[in-house]
This record gives sequence, C-alpha cells and structure tokens, in this order.
Amino acid sequence: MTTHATLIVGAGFAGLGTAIRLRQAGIEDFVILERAGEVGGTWRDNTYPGAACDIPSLLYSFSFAQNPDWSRTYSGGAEILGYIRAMVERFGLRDRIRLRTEVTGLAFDEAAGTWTATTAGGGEFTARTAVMAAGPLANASLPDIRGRDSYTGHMIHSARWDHGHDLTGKRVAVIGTGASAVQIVPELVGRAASVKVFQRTPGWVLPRLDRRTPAWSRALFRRSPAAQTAARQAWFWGHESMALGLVWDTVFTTAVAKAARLHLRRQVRDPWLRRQLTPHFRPGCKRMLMTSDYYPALQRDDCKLITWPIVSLSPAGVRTADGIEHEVDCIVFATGFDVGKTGTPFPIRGVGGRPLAEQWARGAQAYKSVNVAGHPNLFFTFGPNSGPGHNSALVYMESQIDYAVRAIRLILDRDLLALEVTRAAQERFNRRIQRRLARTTWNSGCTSWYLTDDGHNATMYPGFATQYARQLARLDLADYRVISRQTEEVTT
Ligand code: N01
Repeated sequence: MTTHATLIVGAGFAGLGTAIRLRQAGIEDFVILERAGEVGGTWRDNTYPGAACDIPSLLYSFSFAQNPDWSRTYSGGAEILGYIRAMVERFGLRDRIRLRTEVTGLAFDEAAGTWTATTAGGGEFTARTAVMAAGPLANASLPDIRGRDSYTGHMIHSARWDHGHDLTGKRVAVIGTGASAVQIVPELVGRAASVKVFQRTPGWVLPRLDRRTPAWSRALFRRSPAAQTAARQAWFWGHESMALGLVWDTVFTTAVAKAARLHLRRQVRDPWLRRQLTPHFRPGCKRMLMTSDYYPALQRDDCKLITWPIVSLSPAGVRTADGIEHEVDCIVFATGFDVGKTGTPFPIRGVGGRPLAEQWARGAQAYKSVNVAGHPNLFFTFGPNSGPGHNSALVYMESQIDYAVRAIRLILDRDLLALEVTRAAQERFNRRIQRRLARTTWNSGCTSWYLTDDGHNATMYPGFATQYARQLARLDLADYRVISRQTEEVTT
C-alpha cells in the first residue's frame, strides 16, 4: 500500500486550505478523504434560505487565495461555496480528493511512524502525517424533545435543508433563535402562510450593513491585489478591536450592549416584544447575531414570537408550557450542531493504541489547539480552544494550517519517525488557557455550544486573533519529542 506524505480528513475550507499550503511548500503527495459527494464542508451542508456569512467576504476567505469578485460585503452561502469549488480547480486539487470516503477510524503505527485511516467502504489510507479537518460544525443537532417521533408533519434541520419541500403557503414553526435562525426567519416570513418562532434564549443583535460591491472596487481589486490586502487588513483590525468588548467584560462590552439595545429600540416599537427580545447575559457570551432584517420579520402579521418553553411535540405540532398546541405543517430545527467537546468524530488511536476520546472524556485539550500528546505527526484544524468570538474563523485557520505545514515539512525533511508534543508542554499550555478563559465572557454564566454541560470551555481561544497567530508563528521544538527514523534516538 502507498504511504502518502499526508492524509487530510475533510474537504471543507480547512482541508482544502491545508492542501493548497502543502503544495505551496513543495509537498505534493497528499490525499484528501471526504465523506460527502462534494467539497465545501459546512457551506455545502448549510443551504437554508438566507444562508450567508456574518463576517465580510474580504476577511472570510483565504489571504493566499483572494477573490476580487465578491458580489456583496457579506456574501451568500452559494457564492462562498462557489469560491471553495473554484479553489479546487485553481489549485488543481480535484485528483487528490476521494469523495464518498468516510473515515471511520484513524490509528498510529509507532514502529512505522504512520497514520492509517480506515474508511466506511473498507478502504485504508496510510500516511506519515495526518491533518484533521473534519470541521466543528459538521453534525446537525436535533434536540431530544419529548414526542418528537409522534409529529406527523415535515421536519427540516437548518444544516440539512430539504429543497424538495416547498414551504410556500405552509404553517411553519422555527425552533431556535441562533445565527442560523435569524437568517432563515426573514426568508420564510412572507412566503409561508405563518411562521411561529420558538425562542428559548434571546440573543444580542447588531445590524449587518450589507452592500452590493461597487464595480470600481472589484476592478481595483482585480488590478491591485495589494489594495485588496489593505481592505482585508482594515476589516481585520475592525473585528480585532471587537475582542475588547466581546471576549472580556470591559467598558466596550457595555458599549456593545448599548448599541444592540439601540438597534432593538429602533427596530421594535412594542415594549413587551422588546422585553422578550432583551438578553440576560453579557454580549459575547453567546455568539453575537448580525442581522438587520430579523426584528422586522418577527413583527409582521404572519409571524409570531413564542417564548413559552416547549413541552413536547405532538402529532399536529408544538406544545408549549402555557398549554397551547401550535399546529404547524413543518418544523424547522435551527438548533445548531453536535460539537465534539469531549470526544472525537471517529475513534482516533495514538501511541499504545490508546483512544483519544479517553484523554478527552472530561473536555478536549491540545497544545496550541493543534497537537495532542500521545498523537505524534497528527495536526488538528479547529482543535480544542481555537474558536474566535470576534474575528474571522479563516484567519485562525490559516495560522493552524501554516503551523501544521511547517511541522510536516520538518518531519519529511529530517525523516522523522515522530514529532510529538510532550504532555508537560500540553498541560502547561492548558493551565494557562483555562486560567485566561475564566476571565472571559464565555465563562460568565450563559449556556452555549462553546461549553460542556459542566461548564468547561474546550472550544474558544481567550484572546485576540493576533495573539493566537503569534503563538502559532513559531514551532518550538523544546516542547516536542523529536524521534529520528534512522537513529531512533530521542532528540529534544
Ligand atoms: O446554532 P446555535 P446555529 N428547545 O447552537 C435553540 C455558526 N453559524 O445553527 O440559546 C428549544 O447557535 C438554542 O436555544 P438556547 C456560528 O458559529 C455561522 O444558529 O440554547 N430551543 C438556540 O437558540 C454559530 O454559533 C453563521 O437557549 C433549542 C438555537 O436552538 C453556529 O454556527 C451562520 C433547543 C441553536 O443555536 C451555530 O449556529 C449560522 C430545544 N431543545 C451559523 N435546542 C455565519 O454567518 C436548541 N435550541 C458565519
């Protein structure tokens, strides 16, 4: 069997970005394993009406694969998916991607210094290094509401939209009011006969000032990539400054709350509805919602906000705690994702065959979010504590990718058997991360997908994107066991 230089799990932004950077570093022998029939990750899966990015496209794209032709400030999902597909062609990646190849296990062979991925079809792929790019938001979460199986109408999850089911003229319930729901609701209102939005927790909303990109700026960016880089930098620093209000509780947090309350007052006249929509947690604790058309949609005659807790689903619809049965033809679950905070998407066995899930049972942790002790030559994108709350995920992703590529280059150039972060370095790193997290807004009392049930934060990075990038700018070999293939001696 061929032993590749690298195997990459997932053909979304992170997997494809890794492939591009490997290529640019002169590493050609890699394979990308993708469980679906097409590339695109979360942007292939999330095709719900209104799907768009709430980070400006100039910043929500790779700096090494700029697109001068974004049609809007905040492009829609279809355009982002188009950008991802275009990258596959532009960088000639198609023949490296194995579609419909679902990885079911990943195991390290200590003697050979290789990772082997087993797949659902019974295949095996072996490589000297592996990159996990399966994505944190890959698996839709359908909440276990009592009576769910008894409902006889149609059910759709936001991340698996059923385009074959026309909602025109139907009575629709939307469960959830997170980032996906606030994009879906304005699209459904006016098309469906009625929309009932079931809210458990109101979120903080800021306006999203979306504009069509003027022709002159496209022409400028096409002619001058440097001008586009400058515009990207301007967006970056604008978002970076938001950390001051969203990551920590500061005077800027109060300013964000004021701006969001002003937005609510401007858009919602009814004081009772305003009260229902006012959050009781600090801005930033849950993800900020960026939308200018959600509140107006909620106030249309054919839309109603329901704040009574859901008790169960019935054959006809949704039962709430006030005893009302809301009869609907379709229930849209905008209820988010099963985000792995305590396990792995499939069994990963490192040194000694020990499952990573065991190490992560009480909360995932890694070194700089990228490497895990006992798992040499394996690199995570969007690993533990790598999430941004204020800036573009792709900025963080680029740092992770470049770190992994630098380490892979080293493994290949020095013919290493293993490059493994030490447990001591990982624990030191995590003690500091958890100390810093304790002072952030995410750990200030709200519930969110960032936290485990017992409040452990295994997802977010407690700092600026600049700090995150700086810690990944350097591969500090003092924190690793470096085992050479020839001598099998440990050199640190
Ligand atoms: O999911 P969520 P999402 N009964 O988990 C509610 C990214 N994203 O798909 O807040 C009733 O945020 C739940 O209520 P509560 C982004 O990273 C990005 O909206 O837990 N309600 C909440 O309201 C985002 O953070 C973009 O009380 C139930 C909602 O469902 C992530 O995806 C766009 C319930 C889930 O909100 C997830 O966003 C969209 C129950 N049993 C998404 N269970 C961009 O623009 C859950 N809820 C880049």
